[in-house]
Amino acid sequence: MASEEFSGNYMEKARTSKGVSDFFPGRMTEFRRPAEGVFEFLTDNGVLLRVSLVGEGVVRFRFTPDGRFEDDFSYAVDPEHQPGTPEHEVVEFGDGVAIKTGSLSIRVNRGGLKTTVTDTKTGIILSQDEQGYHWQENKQYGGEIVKMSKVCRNGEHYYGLGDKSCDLNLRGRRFQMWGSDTYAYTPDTDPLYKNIPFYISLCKGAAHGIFFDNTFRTSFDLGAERPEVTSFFSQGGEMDYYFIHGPEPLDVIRRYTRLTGLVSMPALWTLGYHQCKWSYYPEAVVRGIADGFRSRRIPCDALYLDIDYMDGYRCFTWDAERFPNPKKMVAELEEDGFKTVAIIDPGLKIDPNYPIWQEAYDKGYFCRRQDGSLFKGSVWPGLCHFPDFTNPEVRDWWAGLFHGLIAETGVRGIWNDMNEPAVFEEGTFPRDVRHDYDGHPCSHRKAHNVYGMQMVRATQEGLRRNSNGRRTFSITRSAYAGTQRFACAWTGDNVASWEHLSIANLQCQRLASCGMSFIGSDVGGFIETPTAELYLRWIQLAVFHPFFRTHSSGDHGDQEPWSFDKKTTGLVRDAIELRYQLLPTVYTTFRQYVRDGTPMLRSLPFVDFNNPDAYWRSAEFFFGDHLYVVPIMAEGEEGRFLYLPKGDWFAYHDDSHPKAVAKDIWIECPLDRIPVFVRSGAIIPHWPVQQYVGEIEHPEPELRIWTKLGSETSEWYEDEGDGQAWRDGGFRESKINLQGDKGSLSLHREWHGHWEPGYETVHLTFCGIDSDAPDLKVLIDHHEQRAVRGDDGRYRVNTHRNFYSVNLEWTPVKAPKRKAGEKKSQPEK
Ligand code: MIG
Repeated sequence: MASEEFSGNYMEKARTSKGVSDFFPGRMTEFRRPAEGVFEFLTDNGVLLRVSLVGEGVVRFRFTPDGRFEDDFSYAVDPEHQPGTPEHEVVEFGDGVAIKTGSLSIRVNRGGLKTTVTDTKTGIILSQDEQGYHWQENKQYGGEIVKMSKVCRNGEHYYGLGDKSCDLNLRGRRFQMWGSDTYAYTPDTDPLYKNIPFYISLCKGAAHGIFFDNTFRTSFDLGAERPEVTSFFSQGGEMDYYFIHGPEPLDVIRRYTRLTGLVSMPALWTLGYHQCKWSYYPEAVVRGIADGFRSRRIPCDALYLDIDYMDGYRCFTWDAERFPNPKKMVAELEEDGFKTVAIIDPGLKIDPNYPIWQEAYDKGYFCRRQDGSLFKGSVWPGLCHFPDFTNPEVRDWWAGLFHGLIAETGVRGIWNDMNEPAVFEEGTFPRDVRHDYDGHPCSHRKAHNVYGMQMVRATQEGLRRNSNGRRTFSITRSAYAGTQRFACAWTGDNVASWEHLSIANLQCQRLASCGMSFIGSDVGGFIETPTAELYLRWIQLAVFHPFFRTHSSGDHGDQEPWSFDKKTTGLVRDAIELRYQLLPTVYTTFRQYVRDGTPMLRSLPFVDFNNPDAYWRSAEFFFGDHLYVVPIMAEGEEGRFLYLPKGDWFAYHDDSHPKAVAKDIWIECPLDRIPVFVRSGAIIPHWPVQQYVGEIEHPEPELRIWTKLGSETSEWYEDEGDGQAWRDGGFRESKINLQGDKGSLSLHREWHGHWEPGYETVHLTFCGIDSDAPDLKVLIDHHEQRAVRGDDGRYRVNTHRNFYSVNLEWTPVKAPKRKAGEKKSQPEK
């Protein structure tokens, strides 16, 4: 990977050893306001800074050393959905200018254009330039190596940066963005497949984010080289970054996600369980896998075809021997509830008898070298040419190619691989390869990090055109900021090891905090074979990953849920069934992500942000508003210490009620589940188990309600599960408030949207009630009913789909019923 161009260290250390000279802005000579919410500062050496108020709490800083900007173009920022300019005032003073909004004050200094951002309400400085903007001439390629350095404060911690495999807290480390095919990566491998130049800073409870919208190879130094300095710099392009205010970490993530694009509702089946392998072929093997699921009654919604379905790895073709009648196979799988997902690669085999190659060749759609020859690279099909997906005409053509797979054959999802882009031997394209970059011609230095994103953008368009109004599903390995708009993602070629189970947890949490919540890992590990226990623990964690797919390279053994022993098969089934029961919760959490950009996986430091003890924790995370998940990541682990955040928690599985909070507690973790806690007062919607989404036509929901002394609100989102009606109110979005006291609780429900459920009955289950009575009086919409106690101590009653109020009363018993799973200290070994 290392080439001379990129081996250099462009900050402090390099300067003395390499004699690098940096340039800095001079003195401010002019301040102007070219448009509402836009401010420009010019210096005596021609540097121009433009500060734009993009929306409440989001400020864009854009620098150029020569007084004018290039065309304002970004693949990341979604121009359609930016909020308006917030109210503001401007104050000029002796050594600078201050722009004040309700939440932020931005100060620009006359000497050197250094900036400071302060929280208007608290007066706390959130971000302060150290050397600030500076640059170095790029003699080899032209343009500048652009740099920004900021003060790294005492007690400041950093998170994010998308696809990194180390612990969540990034303080003291340095990273790069240069999408790379990193087979069998480790916690130290950097860069990986995805490029998301966005970090979150958390300092004594106050959070902000920095999004550096630069597609060249960028670097981030978070107090590594100098502990008191945080810097980011790039091999080219502009110093163009967004300051994103919190004050809470989840606000930062929401704002970043809105800036780079909210996503659409996924088809419900895509949230089911998926089974993949490199490769299932021929057809009989695929059908065998399908039977394997149905005969064992293990739920599954999707089966995958890896590269061997194609004719000699030629994209958009089928191997006629292995798959003589794909349309029939796909249709019959679909009747049995299996959706077929097929892989696609960017490289097109150089072969005059391959019409797709011929057409792209004739139309000039392939990438060229600097002197005009076509770029050739070797991948699975042999020597290939590569479409320039940064050309809109090429994207349009690529989208058209999906008619066969999607509209004719009935394939329901597309899996985009190798789009870093990956090339055998060399790793990726040479730097001089040319790209259109949507009418801003450039070299691969600038287009590399967005190539994969533009490929999946074209693929998604192909799916959209051919799906008859159904929601599209596509998966990507590579990404740039904003790719969430076009595809879900997986974390690439991991390994079947306990360490990688932990890495999967970190990567999924981290990508979710960078706008990419629809994320999952290859369950069980891609390379090598997991033990039964590792596979089970991985499945149990992935129940709480939005994208839930087993995948393996297949050359080391089988990796289906039944490939281990009988006991494991049963426990894996239990876990997958739990996912299907939780589908309404997964869907509701997805809805929050779609509506507000709230991440589905919420790392502990982002929720418990006032507690510095949580800042270095990585393992435990929140799924949605109310579930707290604790992965088990070691062999033979029968118990572990875990951190239970402030609040009041029940064990999800048995309603036990640990009293110790905001500290580590010891919990037993038998093989049949991983610890999951539910916030007291939460209402968690469930469904009956189905073998696939839609097996039961109108599943009757069960709302599980946990008691609380006090008040809590829960959301519940429902819609058709597919189609576009959700965009115009074709959903039912309920808010249910719970008020609890000693011996009573009441629910109030409100909803909006015009979708009418097809079911009549809703099942209510009350959990954590301290009563022994065989039944309890419950008023539902002012009618009296009885809630009946089950063997598990929960009380159940049925109601109708439009219920709006519930009142339950009981006489509390004194002694706590049960304390299963909770002990004061670690047992002696
Ligand atoms: O060079 O298509 O990460 O999931 O099974 C390997 C074969 C190409 C890499 C992907 C992996 C996929 C495999 N691909």
